[in-house]
Amino acid sequence: MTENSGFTPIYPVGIMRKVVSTFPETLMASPEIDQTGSEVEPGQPLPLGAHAQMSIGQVTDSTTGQPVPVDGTSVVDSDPSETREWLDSLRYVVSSRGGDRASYLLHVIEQEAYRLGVPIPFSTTTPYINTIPPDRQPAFPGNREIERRIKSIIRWNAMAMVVRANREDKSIGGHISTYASAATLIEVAMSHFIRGRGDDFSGDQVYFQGHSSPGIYSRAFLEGRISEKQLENFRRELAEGGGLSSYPHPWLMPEFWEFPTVSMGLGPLMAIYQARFNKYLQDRGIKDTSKQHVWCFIGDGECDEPETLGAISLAAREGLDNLIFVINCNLQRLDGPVRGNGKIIQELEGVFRGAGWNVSKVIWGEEWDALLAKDEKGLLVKRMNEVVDGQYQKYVVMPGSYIREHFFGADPELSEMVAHLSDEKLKKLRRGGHDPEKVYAAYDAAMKCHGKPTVIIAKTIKGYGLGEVGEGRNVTHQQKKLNEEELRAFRTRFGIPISDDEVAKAPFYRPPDDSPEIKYLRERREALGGAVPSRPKHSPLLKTPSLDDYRAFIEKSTGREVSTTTGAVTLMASLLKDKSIGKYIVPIVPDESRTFGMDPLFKQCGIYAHGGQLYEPVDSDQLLYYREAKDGQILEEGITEAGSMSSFIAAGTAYSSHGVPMIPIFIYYSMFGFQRIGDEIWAAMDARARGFLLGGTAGRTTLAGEGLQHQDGNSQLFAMAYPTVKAYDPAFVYETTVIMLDGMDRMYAKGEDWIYYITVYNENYEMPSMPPGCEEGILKGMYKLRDTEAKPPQGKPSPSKIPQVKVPQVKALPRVQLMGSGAILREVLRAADLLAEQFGVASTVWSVTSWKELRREAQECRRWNMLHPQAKPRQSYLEQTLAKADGVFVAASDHVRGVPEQLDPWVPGGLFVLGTDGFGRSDTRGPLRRHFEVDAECIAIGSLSRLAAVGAIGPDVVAEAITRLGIDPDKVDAASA
Ligand SMILES: Cc1ncc(C[n+]2csc(CCOP(=O)(O)OP(=O)(O)O)c2C)c(N)n1
Ligand SMILES: [Mg+2]
Repeated sequence: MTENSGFTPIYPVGIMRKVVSTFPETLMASPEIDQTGSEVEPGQPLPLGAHAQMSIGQVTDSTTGQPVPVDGTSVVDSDPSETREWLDSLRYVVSSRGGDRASYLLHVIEQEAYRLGVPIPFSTTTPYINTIPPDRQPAFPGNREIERRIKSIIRWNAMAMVVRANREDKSIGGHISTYASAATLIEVAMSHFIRGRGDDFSGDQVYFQGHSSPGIYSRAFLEGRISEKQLENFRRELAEGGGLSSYPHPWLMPEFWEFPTVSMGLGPLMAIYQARFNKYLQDRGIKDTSKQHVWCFIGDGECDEPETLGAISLAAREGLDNLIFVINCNLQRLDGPVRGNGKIIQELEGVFRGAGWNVSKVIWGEEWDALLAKDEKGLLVKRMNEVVDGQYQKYVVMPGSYIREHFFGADPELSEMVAHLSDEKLKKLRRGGHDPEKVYAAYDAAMKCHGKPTVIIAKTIKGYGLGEVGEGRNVTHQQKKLNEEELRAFRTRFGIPISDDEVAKAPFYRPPDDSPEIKYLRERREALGGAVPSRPKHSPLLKTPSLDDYRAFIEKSTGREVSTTTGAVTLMASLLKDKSIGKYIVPIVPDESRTFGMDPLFKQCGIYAHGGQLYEPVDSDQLLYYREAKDGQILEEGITEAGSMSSFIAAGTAYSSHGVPMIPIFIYYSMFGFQRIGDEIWAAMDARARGFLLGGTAGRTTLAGEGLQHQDGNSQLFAMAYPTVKAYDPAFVYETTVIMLDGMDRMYAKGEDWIYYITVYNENYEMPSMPPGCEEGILKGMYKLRDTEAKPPQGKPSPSKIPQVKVPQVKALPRVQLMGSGAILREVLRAADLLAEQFGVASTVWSVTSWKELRREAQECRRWNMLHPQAKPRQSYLEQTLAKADGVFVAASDHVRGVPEQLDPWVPGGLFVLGTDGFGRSDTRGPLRRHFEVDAECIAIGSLSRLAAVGAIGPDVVAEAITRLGIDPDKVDAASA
């Protein structure tokens, strides 16, 4: 293995030994025979695929394994005897001093060659064989036979659970073939490596391949943690007695699952940042996580998701040796082969090696060892290298005779090599991922690898054990039904003690408690610290600051021209100093600290860097220099919202997974939140993450110059659909403060599972003082901010300000109830002035802090009333508040109209909404607000048009106002412009 050697050898040492022991004497000797049988002249470059004898250590195409010439490197052996001398030297070193020494020498030679300007053959891949050779395999410490029986029983129940669920109702679905391929990978880890949660150890953290869940449930059933009734109700969570969720889901099964997966790619991404967060906790002295590992089981098809591979370089850069990826390469995804014409294992090896990971391939089972040992000319390895995945899949479904003819038959010497083996034996040549000893060896090496993360790339068969119904078939992913004969075959193959009479019912099987299997299973888990997965019932709480502690802070903002972003960031800076909660706060930012005015925090808290700061920062002479530190508190993630969100999830679930109530505050461009990483925000909710998302630079017209791609008018709409997200759109610093302190209280003092999403703006304006008694309204979603009475014209009006609109009976006009949020609330206030001063219309302005909260509670009451027709109807806060307000209702915000429109059903006479639907664009705020018709003038026109609609004024009044306020009635509609 490569670990601990302090450098990356050209080839893993195990391979090196093979290179040496099997390199043919005839290397490069001419003439060579190419695959078509034609001769190649000495001294001529060999055609692709012709280097039969060069195969090991050969520069190969990363996916096909075919030899390729290297730019600038001669593939012609101009002096075979010199070549032989070099090889003899190499052999001598290996035999007398060992592979490590040989590897070191090659490394030194490589360095020197670079210095001398010699082009070096580059290869990211190694031959298509196991990374760990048989003579480096540790002894398997377990009882192979009992473990095989346990695994067989787990296989059976996992299969039966899906088959039975689909007999009840064929729409239920579920997956058999994924766990069937992953069983050995999971079981070896469960029996020997993955540690459970104990009194003083919070266990390893495991991200299971989501749709292998039947196997995880089946194991928990044997452990006695899940009942037979629950197994029966797999995927029927609403059934009597309770059921099991389809995939890992802490919200639905809070004492079982810890890490939600199955949205392909998110598991691996979250696992990387989880491992990094564990180092962060360690480096900051918050918790000793040095013994914890993060395991992530991944599908090979899943590796096509950008999220799966997108952060692997971070894992290597941060030296995450606490992270183990296990990629289950069954060569298939849902529709068919992952790389029919290539080799997914080689491709992944290249990618991970290139990124700096320790890569361990587990391709062949022990039955191949003897054949490989005999492969002195490298013919077998060459054949292994050249066959593509689609063909390997074909071998799975064909008899041994086909393998003999098509795999070994490619070369007479290979045919000879297996002449002593029956067809049946050829069929039983296992793949590495189904061989516990090979898998054990890879895991054992991974545990001992220091300084880098490990990926184990294991070759398996999809639907292993399903026989003709599914094994290796393209349809296997969706195979959910087995008939009696197929069940019987499965039962027999895995030796499950179920009689022929019973087998058709696919009964679950659990050996008695005192059986060797159950005793062994329990003993192993006890030795490893307890059950996995499991999620703790209790978590610690904090004493959080009260609003009274922050009255002075709020007062300070009064009269200042600042933005709500500044307000929120200043509050964060203050909370970071709080004795009780300060150290738990994790500020997270994807390269936007300066945008949000967070740079003072660099000095105050430092930016987390595991290695500290190894350079003198360019701005070191300045007060607010870019300070990186090993115990830095800020996670400055660079330009990755996905990575930042993963850190948010790791920090936001630490209260449970680590028992330390970390408080993530993730601030980002609001456009790149729900819109870009919405699926991860779902994963955060699934995981019961807690914390603050601050959507900075919010508002389609407030961000102004940045233009469309940055101008967010959607995030508050997206947030509506996220059940545990409380979404706020405050306008003033006192509102932001009240909301954030409430979040602290609910999430960390009371232990409620919420994510607070707060849009904050970058427009500076004078902050008003906090009106008395508005706290409740701020948190519930709205409060009355101001009444503005109509001002009848006094004296002779000046030409510019004349309320010339002829409004009949001014005093009898209905009031306009104006609702606004965020930065547009100020336009609403200005509209109120316009209405009063120029049109003699009175209004009330409501500051709406959360359209979503208002609707949530209104819906709740409405539903209760529907179901309790004889009880006294409940009235929501929204209804109670609006009951005191009459007139016409108008709302405006810097978001699409759909956000305020949610309140329409509860607003007497309906809600007229102005909003920012359509494409954003670059300009200053004034023209943008006119374009989207959310400026004060348009809000005033909207109000007048509502008054006209109820007959309080004539349409001519509105028309005249449109002219007077300078609005072009035929201007483009922003919604479609
Ligand atoms: C983001 C996302 N897209 C699509 C799916 C649907 N899906 C579930 S499993 C699967 C195939 C997975 O193949 P692979 O990763 O190779 O796993 P295997 O079942 O072969 O072990 C697909 C496409 C999903 N769950 N998530
Ligand atoms: Mg697969």
